[in-house]
Amino acid sequence: MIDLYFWPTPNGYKPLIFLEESALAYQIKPVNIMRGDQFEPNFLAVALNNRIPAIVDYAPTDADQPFALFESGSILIYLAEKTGQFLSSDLRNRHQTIQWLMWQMGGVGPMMGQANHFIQYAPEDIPYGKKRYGDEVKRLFGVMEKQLSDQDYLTGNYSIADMACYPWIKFSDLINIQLSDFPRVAEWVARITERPAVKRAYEVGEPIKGEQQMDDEARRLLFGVKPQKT
Ligand SMILES: N[C@@H](CCC(=O)N[C@@H](CS)C(=O)NCC(=O)O)C(=O)O
Repeated sequence: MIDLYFWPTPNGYKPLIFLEESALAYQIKPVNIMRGDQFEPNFLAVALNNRIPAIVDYAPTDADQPFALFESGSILIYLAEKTGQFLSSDLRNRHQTIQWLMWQMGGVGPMMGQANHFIQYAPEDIPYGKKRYGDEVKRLFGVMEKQLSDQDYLTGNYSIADMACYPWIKFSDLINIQLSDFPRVAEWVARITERPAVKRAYEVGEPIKGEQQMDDEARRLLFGVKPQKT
C-alpha cells in the first residue's frame, strides 16, 4: 500500500496519474495546502520541504520499514523503478526520459508556476514578471513542439516524462498560452487526456478540493501575502 499525500495541483497529479496507470494499491491522504496542512508535524515527518506531493510506501522492495519520499520527479522515478513501468531499461531511452523529466522539474514547472503567479495572484500588476516568465514558458512550449514533431510522446513511448509535463501543459490557457500555436503539443495533450487512467486520476483528485477557494487565508499561507483590508 502506498499513501499519496495529495492536493489537486499539477504537481499533485503527477504521481496520482502514475498510480492510476499502474496496478499499485494506494490511498490518498489529502493535504489542504490552502489551510496550512503542509505545515502539520505529521506531514513534515514525511515531507520536510512542506510541499505536496509525497508518498509513503509501506511495501518497499528492500526492507520492511516504510519508505517516504517527496519531490514529484523523484516519486515518479521511484514508482517507475518499483513497477518496471513507464521508464525504459534501455540506457539511452531511460536517460532521455529522465532528461525530459528534469526539463519539466527545472523548467516547465517553476516557470509556469511563476507565470501563473504573476498573471493570477500577484497583489500588484508587475508587467516585467509577467513578460519574463511568460516569454520563458513560450520558449519551453516551442521546445516541446519540436520534440513532438515526429513522435507521439516526449521520448517515444508514453513515460514518466509525459506524466510530469501533462498536468502543467494542460492548463496553458490560465497563463494566456494558446495551445493552437503549438499544434503538436495540443495533439499530445488530447492524446493523454483520452487515457482512461488519466481521466480516473482527475475524477479521483478534483472532488478533494471541495469548496476550497483561493481566499485571503490561502494567499497568506501560500504567498505570504497579507489579507487586503476592505
Ligand atoms: N518541486 C516540487 C514542488 C512541489 C510544490 O510546489 N507543491 C505545491 C503545490 S503544486 C505546494 O505544496 N505548495 C504548498 C506551499 O507553497 O506551501 C515537486 O515537484 O514536488
